[in-house]
Amino acid sequence: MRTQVAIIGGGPSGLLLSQLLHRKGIDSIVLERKTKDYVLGRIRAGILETGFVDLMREAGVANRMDAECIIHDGTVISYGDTLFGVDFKDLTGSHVVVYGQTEVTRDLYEAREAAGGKIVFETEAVTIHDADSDAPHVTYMVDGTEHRIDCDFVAGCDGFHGVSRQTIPLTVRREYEKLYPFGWLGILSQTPPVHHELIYSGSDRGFALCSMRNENLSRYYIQCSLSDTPEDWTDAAFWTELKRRIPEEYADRLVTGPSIEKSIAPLRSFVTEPMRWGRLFLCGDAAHIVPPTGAKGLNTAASDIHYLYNGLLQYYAEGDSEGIDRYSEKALTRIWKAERFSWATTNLLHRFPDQNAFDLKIQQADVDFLRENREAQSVFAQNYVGLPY
Ligand code: FAS
Ligand code: PHB
Repeated sequence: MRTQVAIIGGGPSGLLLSQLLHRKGIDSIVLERKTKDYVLGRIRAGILETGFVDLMREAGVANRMDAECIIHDGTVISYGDTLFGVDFKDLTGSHVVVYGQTEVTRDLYEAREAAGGKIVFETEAVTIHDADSDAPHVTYMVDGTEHRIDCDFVAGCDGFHGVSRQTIPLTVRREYEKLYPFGWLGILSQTPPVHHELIYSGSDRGFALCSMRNENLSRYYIQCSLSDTPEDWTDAAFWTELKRRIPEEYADRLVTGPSIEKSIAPLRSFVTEPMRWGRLFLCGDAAHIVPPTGAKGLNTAASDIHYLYNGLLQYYAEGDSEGIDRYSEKALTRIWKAERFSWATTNLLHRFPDQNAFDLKIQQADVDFLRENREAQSVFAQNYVGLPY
């Protein structure tokens, strides 16, 4: 088999790149190790920056999102007895869009399949060969048979646990990592959201987040121990703990119900550099991870795809490699700013086991400054709605 771009990973990064390239007549094949149902069963991001929305429109897959998404012009931040709003629209003229990653991925699968896009599911032993040559190829197994794809480029969109990053030699790769001593326990419930905007809440019992997917599908998170498992938490225990971590006015009107999904995500900050090695390009979680506090995970995957897509377009349309040669530098510049924002918001609102009384006073002072200072809120809002690509 031959294609122009071999894409490893059928999550949002890989599918969005494949669909964008297809719209410009550039051929790709997507290799996905799981089934489509498994990929669609993962509940992850919920907040899209307008840059992501623009890319979905450019890919021709935004109709359902435009019809069903919710526009959020701000968010609520709570810390102990402190409660205030950050008005994105007033401070930046922009907003964010509530539309679940599951729906993004579903829309992308539908578009690829409608266009006859080649997606191979349940691939095994995907291996990238000769990425540092002008003739890379990828091999993989399906049903015990080995297949080979010769290609011009390989896009590693296979997430944190994928094979692409590992293909870059350790003598080339530099990795930066920070692990957090807690995770997020998240549930999905078919209940109306407690508030029309998100509520980020730092309490003496730990962090909590009230989010949503639509007017009858809510997404809630509480900071939890890394030793916890979802089975350790009954629905009743989760709701009781959530109510103890959010302001009373919201706790009193929280509509609870059975969880239809319950999972724990560990929190990590991670970046690998460079994001290119020869004709292999890393995108999304294959190259970087953020704690979800700043809602940047999926949104930094989008800007990677924007840079790589335009670089490949420039290469194929004009024979100019400037875009792909600058991919890693451009992507990393934006990624590190998202890493900083995600780290800062996590430190602002979570309880750390080693915090002492002084640390808590500093945390309160940080929240007070954000509450009182319009410029501080403007910095928060510019990062949250998404820095320019
Ligand atoms: P993905 O991990 O989504 O997709 C990679 C795909 O590659 C997967 O389908 C995988 O099966 C496949 N793959 C892996 N190895 C392969 C191989 N060897 N061969 C073939 N295929 C392979 N972000 C937020 O903004 N908010 C959140 O609340 C949030 N919650 C999250 C919760 C969890 C548990 C995780 C893991 C992430 C969360 N994220 C969140 C971040 C998440 O949304 C990612 O940023 C997003 O999935 C990135 O998309 P991809 O880069 O496509 O990677
Ligand atoms: C979500 O709705 O899943 C979500 C929203 C905002 C975040 C993290 C997760 O910061």
